[in-house]
Amino acid sequence: MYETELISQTVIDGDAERVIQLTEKALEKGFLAEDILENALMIGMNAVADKFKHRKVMIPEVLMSTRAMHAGMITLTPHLQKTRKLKKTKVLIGTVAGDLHDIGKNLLKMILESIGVEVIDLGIDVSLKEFIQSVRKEKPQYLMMSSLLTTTMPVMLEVIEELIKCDMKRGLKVVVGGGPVSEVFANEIGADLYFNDPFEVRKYFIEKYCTG
Ligand code: B12
Repeated sequence: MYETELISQTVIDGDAERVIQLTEKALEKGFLAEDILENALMIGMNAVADKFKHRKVMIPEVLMSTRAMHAGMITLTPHLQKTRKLKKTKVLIGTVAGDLHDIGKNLLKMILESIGVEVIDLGIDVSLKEFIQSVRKEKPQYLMMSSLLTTTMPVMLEVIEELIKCDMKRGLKVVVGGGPVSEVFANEIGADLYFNDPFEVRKYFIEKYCTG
């Protein structure tokens, strides 16, 4: 089995310790951190998501895989930090109220930080009030919201409406994403940008803010 396949399988198996060992070994062998992330860890986690959908695994197994994925991401983080010269950009990010899913959000955070974007992470289950207070305090250029549940998607609309109501929307780009979120939905709620892939977000930031 190739290194990347082995790492994917180990994420599926939910063995965090072994994911760390294999990730370190792959880095030593010269694999790029970005490749390990995209072609090993994410493939494994997506396979788990698929199995969950088809009821081939249950929540405890999903949690083991989440832990393994997270362990791999932490191992990769220092190797992704090859900061490019980006104009100073600040992003506020969080998973909306009622929603505890954070793998996609953490992945996006990690990818943005790897290109030198300042990311303030509000975590999971972030209330409307917390979003508004943090935007007021931090004055970011971007607010990124993640939702993995159809039941929590409306929170994104509430946040945008409140930002407009408090006259805080000008100069702030709202970006939305997560499993059930689509471009159509993003347009409907008045979000400025929608991406389903963090690597697309990276491309957008490099094209827009890279100074050399
Ligand atoms: C892992 C997981 C969990 C874990 C979460 C652990 C964690 N720390 O995140 C646990 C076990 C806790 C969990 C719980 C639940 N889950 Co769950 N879970 C998943 C699962 C299997 C994988 C999600 C995942 O991490 N994928 C991997 C990452 C990398 O992908 P991602 O999150 O989609 O993010 C990608 C993009 O969407 C994007 N992205 C994400 N956010 C953002 C934000 C921005 C701004 C941008 C630009 C991009 C972006 O970037 C990522 C990389 O490509 C999905 C199945 C699926 N197909 O998605 C179900 C799923 C999301 N869960 C589901 C459900 C129903 C639940 C529960 C209600 C289950 C239950 N009966 O208790 C609870 C709810 C808990 C809560 N209140 O949030 C449903 C949601 C159905 C729906 N449409 O509403 C899904 C789709 C499973 C299913 N098919 O039924 N879950």
